[in-house]
Amino acid sequence: MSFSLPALPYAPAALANAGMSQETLELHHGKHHQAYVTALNGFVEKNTDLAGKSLEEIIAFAKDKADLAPVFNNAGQHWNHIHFWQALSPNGGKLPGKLESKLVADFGSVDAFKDSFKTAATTQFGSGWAWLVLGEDGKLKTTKTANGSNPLATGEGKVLLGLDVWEHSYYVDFRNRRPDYVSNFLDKLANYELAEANLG
Ligand code: MN3
Repeated sequence: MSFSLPALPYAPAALANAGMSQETLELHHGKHHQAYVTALNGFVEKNTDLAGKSLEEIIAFAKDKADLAPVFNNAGQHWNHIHFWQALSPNGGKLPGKLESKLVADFGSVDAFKDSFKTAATTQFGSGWAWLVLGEDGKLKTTKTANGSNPLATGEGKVLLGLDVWEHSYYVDFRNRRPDYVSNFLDKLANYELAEANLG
């Protein structure tokens, strides 16, 4: 089985008014994400231990195996980006009622949630991701992971939203201003409808 690049769920220019340019999306989706898929398929072709496994099974199998770190990183990045494109919306930033109530219950306020997410995203040193997850205790929390890892690998909960904080995700539009990119995501791009649907 080989993996493939999923189509974007919107036109590449659709997020420009919300702070993510067509240039960023075309590079990020068409070049960066495609490169992870191509690399992953190359590893699967050469390693019979990986043949027939789902993406999630490959991530679990390669996790914590030093010799499979490149497999883990590329499989993780494929999984992370599949979620990331879905986590963005041309009509993002609008909190539906059920999710808003849950954020207030678990963080104290919507602003406290946003501050927590911003802290996770801006304190991830170097490349990585910030996440809103539903923990096994039923509570929402924010977390961060390095490079290609994710809450699926760390067992930190079910992903509701993920934000790529690798420089390639924001340098065209925000240069070195990661905090502005994160705030823009939370206020204008985040697909909170999807996050609410994933609450289950
Ligand atoms: Mn990326």
